Amino acid sequence: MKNLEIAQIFRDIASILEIKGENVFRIRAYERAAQNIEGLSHDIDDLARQDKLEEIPGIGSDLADKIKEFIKTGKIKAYEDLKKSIPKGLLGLLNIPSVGSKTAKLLYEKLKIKSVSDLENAIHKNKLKGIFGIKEKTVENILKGIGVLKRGKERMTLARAALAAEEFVKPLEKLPDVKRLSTAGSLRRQKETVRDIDILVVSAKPEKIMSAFTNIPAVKDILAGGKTKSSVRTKDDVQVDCRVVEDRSFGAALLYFTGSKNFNIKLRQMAIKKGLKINEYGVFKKEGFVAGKSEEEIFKLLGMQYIEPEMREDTGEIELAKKFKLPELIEQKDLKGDLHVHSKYSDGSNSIEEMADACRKRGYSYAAITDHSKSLKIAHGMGAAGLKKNKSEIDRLNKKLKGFRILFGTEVEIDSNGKIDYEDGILKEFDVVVAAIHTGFKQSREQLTRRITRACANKYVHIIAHPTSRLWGGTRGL
Ligand code: DGT
Ligand code: CA
Repeated sequence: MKNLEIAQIFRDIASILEIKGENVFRIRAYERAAQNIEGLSHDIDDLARQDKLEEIPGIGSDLADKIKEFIKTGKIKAYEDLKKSIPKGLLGLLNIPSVGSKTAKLLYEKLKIKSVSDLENAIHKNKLKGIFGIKEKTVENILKGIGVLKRGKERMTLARAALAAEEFVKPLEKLPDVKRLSTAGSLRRQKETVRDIDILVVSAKPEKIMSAFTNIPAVKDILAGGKTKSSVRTKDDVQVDCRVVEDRSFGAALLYFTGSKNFNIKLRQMAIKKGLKINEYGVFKKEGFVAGKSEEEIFKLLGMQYIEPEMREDTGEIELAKKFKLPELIEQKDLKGDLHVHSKYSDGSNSIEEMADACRKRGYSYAAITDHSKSLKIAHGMGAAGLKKNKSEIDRLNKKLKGFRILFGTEVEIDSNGKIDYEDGILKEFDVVVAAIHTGFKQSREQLTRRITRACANKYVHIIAHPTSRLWGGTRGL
């Protein structure tokens, strides 16, 4: 899948154009294209082959040609030329949360700052002081942002990790010599962020698997290549480890390499008390192998309930499993609806009907369309006229949909004082009111909390969306 690579290039083009002070509409067009490509559920290669690129919202013939050029040559000439037009490294400044193109441009023009480390140096030498438009608070935020960026580099979001893993899992699974395969580590535990990807394979021909693994197209460098274990780094700078284990040890290895580390330690101590030794090869009693083929078999032998990977963090789950009292986890099939959905009326990519169809296909019985309210201009927030159209479309669709209901909702802005964007007269018309903060994050902790509590006190507000506005890995977005 080249979707994310292409989306990233389009985002970079938008940023370069912004630094250069080019036409806003052109910039927005690239950003919108990037967003829509990121949201695609299809492989962009396939769409290109079927000549369907222009069906992606926001992709016209010019951008379609650029996508085809990338798929064919691995490069986009216009992008390479653009990159040469600004100093190398300047683009990297935009990865710092709170540094936009205006600030980046200012820093470059006034202080010749061309990279994150230049910026750090300048701040430490107190050079930013006195530059027009840069307040003390701005410098504080930049420093915080550099911290977030550095931490973000160490870990990726779960979604990115899942995509990166797919590039390995899919081709490996197809090999006739692969008998069993699973991801392990934090990816299997579905942690919000993941440092590296762990893959386990059962095969009678480990060398063949190692060679296939290290030759996967996404691989940039081989960090370590052994007979049964190899580590590689991908073109996106993701580390992936792959191990081949014996069939009878697969469950034990999966348990061990899924972790977490604290969970493993606790489990091992528990096993010792029962006179059992547990490691990545199996469970042993006085050196004799007693179990290891599957995780289920090992949990059973230890006299406890099977613990789902998502719970393996040593936060009390082992004790509960021993008493066979683990809580039931919520699964996809338990979800009945979605109360936060955008449509083309604001910054979504699909129509209300398409969103309703997608929800129905997932087995949901309801969805609230919650497009942005009027003051969020960058997401095309809606005024009264737009709301009327939106409502009548929902009413029309509800008449024809059977066994599914679309709720008339809004994601309403909480302004910098905690006031809600719509008047009560409008608010009371909605089935669902979701309130959220999208701007003014630089306020103090107390001010931000006051905004949220004031919004909570509004009797028409049902839900506060993303209440802490945390951004995994430091990436920006709504
Ligand atoms: P990550 O990669 O930081 O997102 O998190 P994990 O959990 O994937 O950690 P990783 O890749 O270092 O190791 C994979 C698993 O291997 C980990 O979840 C548990 C196991 N493991 C690693 N080091 C140790 C260790 O020192 N002791 C024990 N008992 N298990 C370990
Ligand atoms: Ca890992």
